[in-house]
Amino acid sequence: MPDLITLGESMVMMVADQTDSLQFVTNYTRKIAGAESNVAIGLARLGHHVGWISALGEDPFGRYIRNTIRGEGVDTSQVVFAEDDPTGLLVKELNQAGDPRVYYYRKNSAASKMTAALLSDDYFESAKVLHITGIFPALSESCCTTVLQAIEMAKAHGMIVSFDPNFRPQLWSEAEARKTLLRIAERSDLILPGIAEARILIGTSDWNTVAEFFHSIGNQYVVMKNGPDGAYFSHRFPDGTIETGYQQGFPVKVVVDTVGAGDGFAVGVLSGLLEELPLQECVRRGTAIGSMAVRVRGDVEGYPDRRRLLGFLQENVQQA
Ligand code: KDG
Repeated sequence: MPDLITLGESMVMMVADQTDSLQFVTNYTRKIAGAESNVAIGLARLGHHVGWISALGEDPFGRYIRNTIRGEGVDTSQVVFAEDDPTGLLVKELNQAGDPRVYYYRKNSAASKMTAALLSDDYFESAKVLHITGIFPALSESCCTTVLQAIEMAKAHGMIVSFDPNFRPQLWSEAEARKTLLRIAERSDLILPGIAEARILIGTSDWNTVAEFFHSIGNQYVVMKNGPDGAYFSHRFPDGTIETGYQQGFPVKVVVDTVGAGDGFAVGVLSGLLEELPLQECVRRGTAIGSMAVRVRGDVEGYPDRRRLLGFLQENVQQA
């Protein structure tokens, strides 16, 4: 049974083979996209037991996604295939800055029709952490209800709820997102906003205000990502004492593709949390994996296995 469970939509991703407007691109490389499955893959590479709950179309892309994620060592026993609804599609347009633009073709996908009926209480029984993102609840009312139900199940089993707000402007407005994301944040134990997301959620990215706000609504761990420059972190212990700090980012010479870096960051933080490391060490792992992710094209291609991660951290010990 998994130690960490996540749920969300994964899509087949067509990445342009050249840096140009999609209007002129003729060739694409097929890959997989999906914030939650990215996290699952990253954790599995580090040797953790992870389960990914989802729905895919009963189509070739659906089978490709399930088989690939399963091949990475993620438990996919809770993935269902819908006969009448397709697997979602994402097309990635590359630009010189290494910050690609994505186009979604995911409306009415199999995952967007998921309901809480897919969640099995037994599956949550021995897990320690539930990781969710703000993407899945944006897909539909039923996905939002499913996420809230998963949180209730996790809480009933004494699990840690980890939440990456992952605001996606193509999916909903800031006002719509704020309401739902704050509702989820109130039920989370660990929150991982980026600076821009903190501004959307609470109107400021002033670190002291951000940490205080999320602690006050119940988050034990608050980690705010500052892009390539690193991350702020704050841990409030049960006796009320707080340990806070800043982890510098690891330098990257050439940024090839930033998509997937945030999920890589979550992988590092969650792997540390599963191993009961101090929050600073978790965040250090997060910044390390985030920096490894942006060096190559694709969401997960740069995520390391355990040996590579530990080697990287050792070589870059001056960054702590
Ligand atoms: O976090 C990376 C994701 O943005 C990407 O894989 C696609 O899940 C995705 C989404 O919905 O944007």
